[in-house]
Amino acid sequence: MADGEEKPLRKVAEAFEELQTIVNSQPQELGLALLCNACSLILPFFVGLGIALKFAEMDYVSKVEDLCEASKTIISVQSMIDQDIQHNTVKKCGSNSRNLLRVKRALDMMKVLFEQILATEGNSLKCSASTAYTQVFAAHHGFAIRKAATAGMLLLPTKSRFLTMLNEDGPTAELYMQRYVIASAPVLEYIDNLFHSRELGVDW
Ligand code: 1PW
Repeated sequence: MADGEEKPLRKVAEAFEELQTIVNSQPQELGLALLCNACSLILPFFVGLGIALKFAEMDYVSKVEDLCEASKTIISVQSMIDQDIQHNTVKKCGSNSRNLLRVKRALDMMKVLFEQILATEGNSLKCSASTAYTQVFAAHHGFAIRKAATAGMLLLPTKSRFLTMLNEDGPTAELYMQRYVIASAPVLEYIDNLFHSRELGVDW
């Protein structure tokens, strides 16, 4: 097992609980830098999932990096979307709003993945990850990416290997996953509502 100091699962659970507190205290706006920081904490999970999702990791990293860069000049998620509306760039490839929607899907996929892991016996991640991908991403991807993702699922590590990579070897892993599942739900809904309230939709 790797050096046991870093606990990525705990960090992510705590970061999303902080975000949850903010979105529950509307009309306080959600800080873009805070959201980006929480999104960056997901990265070790891609590493834990191994080479299987390397292409997904690269796409996710570049989108989060772009959002982090934007957060140097844009305070809140709201104003970021509104800037794109003003410039008529919401759906443009590489726009902040578009990147946010993709990153949100990755957060959503992780939520479903954890829900599936918590509900499934055994040591395989394949079914859990496939269900999560199908539920969240598949409808938004073309044939080639769907095929690559399906192939990637077959190369996933075992659940115990994944948890070892995250420095987890006991029941705390399940606790942190549960905490992320609970805390991320209102955060994902909040982001969806930002799009819906501006009549942008989220299915693109
Ligand atoms: C660690 C747990 C979270 C796992 C998330 C796994 C995500 C799996 C699917 C990602 C697919 C990446 C391949 C790239 C696809 C891009 O075409 C697409 N990006 C996404 C995230 O859907 C659209 O990007 P675009 O055109 O807006 O730049």
